[in-house]
Amino acid sequence: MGSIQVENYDVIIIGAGLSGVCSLYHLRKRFPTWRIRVLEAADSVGGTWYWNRYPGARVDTEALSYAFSFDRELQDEWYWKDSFAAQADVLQYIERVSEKHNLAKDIQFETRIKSAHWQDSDRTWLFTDKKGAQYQTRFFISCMGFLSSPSLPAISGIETFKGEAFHTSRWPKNLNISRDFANKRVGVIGTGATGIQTITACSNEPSVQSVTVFQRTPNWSAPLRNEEITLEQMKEHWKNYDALWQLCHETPSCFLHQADPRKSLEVTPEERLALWEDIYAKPGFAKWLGTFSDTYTNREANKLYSDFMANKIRGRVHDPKVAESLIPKCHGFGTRRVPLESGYFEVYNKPNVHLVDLQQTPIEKITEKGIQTSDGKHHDLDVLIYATGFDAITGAFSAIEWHAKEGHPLLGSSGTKQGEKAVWVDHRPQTYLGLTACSMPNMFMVLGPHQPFGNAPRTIEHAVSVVLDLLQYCKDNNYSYIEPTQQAVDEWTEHVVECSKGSLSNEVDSWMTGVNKNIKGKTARSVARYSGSAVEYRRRCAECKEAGWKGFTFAKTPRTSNI
Ligand code: NA7
Repeated sequence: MGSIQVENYDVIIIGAGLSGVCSLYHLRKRFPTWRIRVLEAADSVGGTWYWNRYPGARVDTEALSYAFSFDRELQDEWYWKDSFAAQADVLQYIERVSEKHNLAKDIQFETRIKSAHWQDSDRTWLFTDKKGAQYQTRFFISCMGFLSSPSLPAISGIETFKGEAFHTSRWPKNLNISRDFANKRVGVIGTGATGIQTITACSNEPSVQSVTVFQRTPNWSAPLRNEEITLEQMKEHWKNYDALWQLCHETPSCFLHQADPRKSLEVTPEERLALWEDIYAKPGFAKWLGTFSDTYTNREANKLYSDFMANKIRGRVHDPKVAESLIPKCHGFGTRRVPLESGYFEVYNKPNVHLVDLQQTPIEKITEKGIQTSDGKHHDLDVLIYATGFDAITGAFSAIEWHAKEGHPLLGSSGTKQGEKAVWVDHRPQTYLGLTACSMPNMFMVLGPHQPFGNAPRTIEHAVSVVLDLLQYCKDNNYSYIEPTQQAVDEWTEHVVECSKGSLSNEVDSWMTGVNKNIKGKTARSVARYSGSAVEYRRRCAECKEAGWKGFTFAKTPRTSNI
């Protein structure tokens, strides 16, 4: 038997989505002599925008702000056709960035990592992929995404369905619904952001025979208001990019929207209504993020706004019973991520679109021919779409077998025997600045747990800049080892939890609070993202740097090293 060849690198990046592409671009520029490799499971770049090619997939962040700011030339020639770009256009943009900078030469596609071992003797990580190939690296950057590990519903009989079944995040490349779903009865499970886009697209496809929506929890959703951008308009936008980046820099989640500083209960009912109507008519997340400042911390304020939104739904759905089923009763508007829609509620006015309210009639099982609900009804289906979301935040990490420092697993239980304790017990991440973790030396995370999410390219660019500064510090000082101190991790994690207090979102089950009932061990809420503002997050990162990277332990010269 031949010995396994191990490839050696200075930095390995896992994932070639927006985070991986951005990391690679900057690493190459900053450290031109370093050996850098990106390992990517897919056969091309794109990440989220590669995998999520389900019908109707579209970004609900303004496309103009959903791009990299580092390539001025590309920025000044890229023509976004829609104010909110379709999946294919975002993917094309990422492909263009990759092509323009010849990034693919450093990306190894169709490579899924199976295990990762910290090797303390020479302070390196050893990765093994599913085919058995091995890669050794001094540093690695996780760019695996926080919504990249799809989860199927834990429903009995799921394996028995004989029709076609798809998870939205594993949508076949060449599937065309007008051709492939013609005259078919389509069922969709899930009404999150993905389900709402998929349901709308399938319902508006004239060749589809029927669409049956299986809704467990209704979601608040509001109009996206996408519009085409003309070339003339785009030329104007090209002149204004600096102002646009600056605005994103100033808002709490790097979107183009800022909350109204007034409090809901301090203004008159007329003033309240005026603002709500105004933002309802605006595009994008204005109606989520542009409302009164107390909407997501004050129960009464949230109830008032939710009532306003409920009436909008009632006004759009003809059958009052269906409308009531579509209005969330157990959580207030905006306390979960608000899906934006383009005619979603109106699809329920079509005679061939049926809503099955699973709170009234839960699914009993999936059968060979469809879905059986508790009222004894069998819903016959030819196609079943699982818009059931992701093993969010920690899911991509769970898919790899980690042997962290001293052999500890990354995820798992607190263990009973000595040495079994996981680094992140019960899926509760413990990080320093959301970028690093104890017992995981030389690892950095982009869009990792405890970072502010929001407008992804904006937060990615910042996280990458901090990671690069840390690597620069290591290089300048000949450090081969970096790990946050336990104290820094404890303090940061406490700060993250502290920031989340008082937020109504924390009282609701969703991927944002780490809950996924389909996954064992993910039924309790946790604080998985930094809900202090992005502005404050950047300030804290800068403060850490100014203090000589306070909170990190560095070490020189590996004991032995062959890289
Ligand atoms: P989400 O937002 O997690 O939505 C998943 C949906 O699937 C949600 O409606 C779930 O209902 C439903 N679901 C999950 N499991 C089941 C079972 N077993 N039975 C019935 N219904 C089920 O995922 P998305 O992909 O829509 O969006 C994720 C993010 O991606 C989105 O927020 C954007 O940021 C991009 P539940 O609410 O759990 O009752």
